[in-house]
Amino acid sequence: MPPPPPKVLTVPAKNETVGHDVCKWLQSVIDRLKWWSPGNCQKLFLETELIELCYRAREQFWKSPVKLDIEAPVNICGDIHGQFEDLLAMFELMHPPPTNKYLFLGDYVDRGPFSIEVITLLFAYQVLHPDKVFLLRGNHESRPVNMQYGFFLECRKRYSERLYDAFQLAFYCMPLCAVISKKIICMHGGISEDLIDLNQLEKVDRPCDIPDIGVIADLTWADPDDKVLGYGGSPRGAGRSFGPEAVRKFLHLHNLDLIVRAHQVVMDGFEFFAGQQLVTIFSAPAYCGQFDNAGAVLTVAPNLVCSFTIFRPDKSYEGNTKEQKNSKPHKVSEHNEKK
Ligand SMILES: [Mn+2]
Repeated sequence: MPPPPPKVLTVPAKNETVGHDVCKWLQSVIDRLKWWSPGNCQKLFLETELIELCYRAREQFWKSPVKLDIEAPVNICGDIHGQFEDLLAMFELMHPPPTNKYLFLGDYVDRGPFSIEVITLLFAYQVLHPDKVFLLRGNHESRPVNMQYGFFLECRKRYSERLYDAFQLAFYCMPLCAVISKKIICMHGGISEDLIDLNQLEKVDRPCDIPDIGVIADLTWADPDDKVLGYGGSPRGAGRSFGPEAVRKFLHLHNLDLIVRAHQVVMDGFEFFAGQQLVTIFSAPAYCGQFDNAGAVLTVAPNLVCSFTIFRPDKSYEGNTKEQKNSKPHKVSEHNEKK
């Protein structure tokens, strides 16, 4: 069951803009995190201000539609999973908001050691710069999942269950997908056979749970699979899997050129599927300390040409942004051969 809305919101009314004092406070949250270290992390924030931040983030999510419309240029990031130092390094390399626009595809918490810092920084950026930072919901932004994979214990150990509950209030109102410049659709998991018309998403009632089946499950849980004809079952136990033909049909049906999703570790930080009709982005390098994967950020230029910046596990970065010469999503044809 989704948590009920709090009885008293300490956030501004829907049409009220964020006041000067609030902006100063949000900027101070961001600035304090620049001085973050594992040693001082418990001294940076009062629990009450983190809860306040959750309420404000929740209000911002609720004001925005379930399907965001974003104009390029934008940097797109995949899973972060509590790897806060890697997130800081990424912002340093790619220039933090509001200099550049960012879309995150979910899975901020669990697995890694500093989920609270990751989500605090991203919430603060999102509330302070709502036209520059956009956060989608991943399958880990859900109570049954983040209860099991680390976030609940991190909140309880470092603060309280009350703070954990405040984060859930925000998670349950997050948007589920985004469309960049009307041509590139982005989500955490994947596409859905049940998504016939993107306007269906306007009917999603928030706060909402992530069920095991249906459109919301597929958007947050689904995976591409070369061996699947159309759509099939998923070993994850929620959402489905989909093959290259399903990708082609989905893009054609919705008049789109490219699907960008996250949710799976890929060794180079990005990986194409179904020719260049879908790309997986993963932004947690050396994931969990158990993989040698690179992390990547996808930059969509104003002309919709896509390029990738790769982060290596040793935290040294490739000198140049890798330009994928053939990845002009607005020109991807249906005749592209599979990779
Ligand atoms: Mn995921």
